[in-house]
Amino acid sequence: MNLSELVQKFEDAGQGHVFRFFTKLNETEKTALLQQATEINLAEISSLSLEWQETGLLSEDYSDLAPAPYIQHPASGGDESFWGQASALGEEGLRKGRVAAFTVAGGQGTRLGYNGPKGTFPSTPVKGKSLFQVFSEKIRASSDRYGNVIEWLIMTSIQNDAETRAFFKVHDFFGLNCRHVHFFTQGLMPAVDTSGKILMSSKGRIAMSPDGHGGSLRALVRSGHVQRLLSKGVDTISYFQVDNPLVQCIDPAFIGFHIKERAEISSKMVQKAYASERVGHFCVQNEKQVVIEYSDLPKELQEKLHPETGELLYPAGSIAIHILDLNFIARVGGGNDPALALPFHFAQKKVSCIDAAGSLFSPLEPNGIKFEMFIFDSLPLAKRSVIIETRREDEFSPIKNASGQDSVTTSKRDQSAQHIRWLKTAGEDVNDLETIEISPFCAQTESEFIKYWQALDPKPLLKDGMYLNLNDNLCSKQRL
Ligand code: UD2
Repeated sequence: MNLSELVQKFEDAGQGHVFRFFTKLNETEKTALLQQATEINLAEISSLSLEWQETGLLSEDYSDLAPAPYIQHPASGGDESFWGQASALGEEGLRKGRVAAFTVAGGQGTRLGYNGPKGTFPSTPVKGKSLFQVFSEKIRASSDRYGNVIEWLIMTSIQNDAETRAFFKVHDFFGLNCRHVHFFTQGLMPAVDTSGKILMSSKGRIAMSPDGHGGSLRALVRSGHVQRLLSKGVDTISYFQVDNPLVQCIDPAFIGFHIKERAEISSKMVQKAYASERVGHFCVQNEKQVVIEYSDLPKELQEKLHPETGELLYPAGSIAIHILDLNFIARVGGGNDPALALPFHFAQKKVSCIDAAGSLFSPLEPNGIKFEMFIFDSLPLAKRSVIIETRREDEFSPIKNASGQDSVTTSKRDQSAQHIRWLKTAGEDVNDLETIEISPFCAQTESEFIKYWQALDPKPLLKDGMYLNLNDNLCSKQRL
């Protein structure tokens, strides 16, 4: 499309002001603005703005909501043999090379107040390994265990992509083969004012922001990874967020349940720690599984108790760990079927922008609307989905805040506690231990650790503050 056609298109959509200062820009600025403008879906922006004006931040009707069913963990009464069968199925899938790992790492980490991609944040209790190193080692250990390459996809954003790639390069990909680690950037959406006009961050730049982790489905398709992986026989993706060092990046039981149920998306839940915990809620609405975010579910429903048990009626907290089927991602992210489009959520934010005279101003009150998609909105689009329970102490201790709850302090405490628990179950006296770190190359789960520990001869003397890294090199045979 040539310049005048593009400008005309923006004018027809009521967005002609985007080119108001075009003639005053230098050639580089002109090219950059044209590039941004070409990538904007004006019809999408127009219908979202209309939706915002009509419904705004109105709360939804939750009258037909019910708690979602889930498969109980053996520790809370689930059938151990059922879990054993699922693990065996997942292990078979891993040995056949059906699985890739996927991390969403495009967020800004604003709450943490850390200057850099969140994945580079030092997170472990003894070695201070970065979150990216933790995931790299877990994926490498799983690749070794199942004798097959587990490729790793990492979604970045335009703000942190270069720094993320450089970090991996400097650290020699933490022992992974760089050909099996794939970075791609997530999409962007323009911010608009309350009347739907696109905001400009300068005379030559549209104010754009990341389209949310739900944008990963579009980005996975657009980047070509969906087709590439499918053609190699990979059909299953293990999805996790960048902020949770306790996550089991590759969990054979979870993968097995997903395969067994022929699910298109599967999810892990934990029992909510308290009514207002900042996690999504797994529910059923119109006979479909949904996640309703803590900020959306009315307080009285978050706190509502079951009339018979006296427990929370909506106890199933979403910790943003999923397994996704790649063909499902192709359908949802491909954008060919409007019935499979993820909805956008609206967030009213302060957006620095220029006024009609071209002067920059920083608003004191929210002046703009940002649009974001959430991965969990793909649940109701799936033909089949399954939710399994996991134990919080085994799998969820995110680093979100600089201090207090969900901070590096609480996460390090929980990582140590997990490893001390493993030692205790293996029969060791752990009374003097407070801080300890076990390498994923020794074990990634309690049962793996017990086998590893029993076979270890001689055993090291246990000391507070120690790092157990006994067979890093043995275990990681080669760069798969
Ligand atoms: C998310 C979930 C919440 C719960 C919690 C568990 C949402 C809306 N809420 O809350 O229900 O499961 O996690 O920890 O998801 N990201 C991108 N691109 C974006 C935005 C985010 O890649 O445009 C990534 C980000 O890097 C991080 C993850 O998505 O890995 C979560 O983002 P967040 O920190 O904004 O989500 P949070 O903690 O509000």
